[in-house]
Amino acid sequence: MKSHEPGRRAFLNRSLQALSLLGMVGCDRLSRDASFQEILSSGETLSRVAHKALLPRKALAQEFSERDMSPYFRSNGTSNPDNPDYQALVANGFQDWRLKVDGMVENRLELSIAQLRTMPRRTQITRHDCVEGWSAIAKWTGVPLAHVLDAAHVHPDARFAVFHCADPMDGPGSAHYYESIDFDDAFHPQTILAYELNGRELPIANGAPLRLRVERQLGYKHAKYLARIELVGSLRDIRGGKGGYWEDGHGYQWYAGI
Ligand SMILES: Nc1nc2c(c(=O)[nH]1)N[C@H]1C(S)=C(S)[C@@H](COP(=O)(O)O)O[C@H]1N2
Ligand SMILES: [Mo]
Repeated sequence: MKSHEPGRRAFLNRSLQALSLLGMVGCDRLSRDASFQEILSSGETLSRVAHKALLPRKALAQEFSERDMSPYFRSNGTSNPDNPDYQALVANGFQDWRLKVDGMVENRLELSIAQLRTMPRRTQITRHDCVEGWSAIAKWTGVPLAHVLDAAHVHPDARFAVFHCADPMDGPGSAHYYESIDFDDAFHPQTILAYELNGRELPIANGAPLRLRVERQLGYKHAKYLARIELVGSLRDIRGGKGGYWEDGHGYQWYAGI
């Protein structure tokens, strides 16, 4: 991976320096520090930088044991996409469904569920935290996203994975749900494309046949009903440019670290 562009990197360095000062100096001095002011001006940047400074890049989200699992894992948002193409896939047991991987890749992929199931798999019991205030612990099984991206040969200038979903958000024919993550999360070992929930085929209510699990972020980042993963260098040209349905339309933060 190439490094961030110089301006951004310098900003992050200054932010990290200012954060490290937090442990050493009093608040009055910090409040006069220009770079600290700059960080405070962006709550989102602060939370992203703090999260990354405090947790090493590969830090794992907490995993639980079978006895911690919630008796029921609810559905939230779309529970059955209002989309005739999706319903035709359901009618055929998803045999004709394919996950497309394209954009800044050398090898475009079209993968069936059967093919995804032959790839390396990972099972993890994690807690899902929804921004609306509920949490539940469940067991997820799927293929690490890193494995799929490696098979696609991602271009060195790519920076983000964008997830395009099958569910229209404002009635039939309207724009579909979408989300995006950077490569720290895309290549994180707990980031999986899940096809099983609690040891059973992923239910329609929870995103069948395939949904993202990105365990260090809030629920809305975990895109369900995956249709296509697009690799891009910038989020600028994806719809409103903020990287996701909730980010573009409802002011949610793009980086939803927990
Ligand atoms: N495609 C799609 N993905 C989505 C949503 C959605 O409505 N559509 N809702 C999000 C939200 S807000 C949450 S909390 C989780 C809910 O996942 P669940 O239905 O398995 O509980 O999915 C996320 N991913
Ligand atoms: Mo959510």
